[in-house]
Amino acid sequence: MTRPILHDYFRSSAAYRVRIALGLKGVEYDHHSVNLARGEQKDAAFRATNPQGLVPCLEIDGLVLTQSLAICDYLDAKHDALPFVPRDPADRAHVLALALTVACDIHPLNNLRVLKYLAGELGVEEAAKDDWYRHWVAEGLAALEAIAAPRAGAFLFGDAPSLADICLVPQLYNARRFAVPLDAYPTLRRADETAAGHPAFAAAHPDRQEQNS
Ligand SMILES: N[C@@H](CCC(=O)N[C@@H](CS)C(=O)NCC(=O)O)C(=O)O
Repeated sequence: MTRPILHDYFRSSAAYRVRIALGLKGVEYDHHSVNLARGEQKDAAFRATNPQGLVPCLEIDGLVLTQSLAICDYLDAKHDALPFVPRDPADRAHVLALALTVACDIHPLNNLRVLKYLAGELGVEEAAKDDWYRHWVAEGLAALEAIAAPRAGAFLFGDAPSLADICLVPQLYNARRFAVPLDAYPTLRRADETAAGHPAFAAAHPDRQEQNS
């Protein structure tokens, strides 16, 4: 059987989610690095694979899948072990709310193309651009902390990893790169620390990727 190919970039937090998901499901795969810093996501060759010009993109089972959460959902539907979202409808809604707080309300505002547009077309100074980043991350993480805290365990929901942790860990990695203080989020930090000790999360870390440069 053909091995899946993950088109990713070591620092992309959306691709980092998929690396964690593949690891949790025990799916082996090959990498194709799309260097976002060099703009390779805009190349015609990559756009032929993903017209959106974004990573991640996963070639698997004869399909070309895009959107990290859709890819996680595909993997979850194909592999029963370690479900990413609980079956109970109320728990499921809670975990999805945690994941979407990161994926829909934090990440898109601090994506590379948004920051580049601010600095380029809109002429925003570097310091103001960094303020923008930190403002939206801090506001989003504060909300996430409040929503997660009552039902968190070692992970963001209970004591097993879920889609919420798959989204959280890359976002915190990203926040640290931009020196966002994380002291005010003890629940998020606890889940992040637990995840750091889990082999699937550890193997997905940007520092562990071959194209780490
Ligand atoms: N909603 C998409 C977001 C994908 C995305 O924004 N990827 C970023 C890296 S984290 C990217 O490829 N950015 C390229 C750019 O901004 O030009 C997903 O979850 O897959």
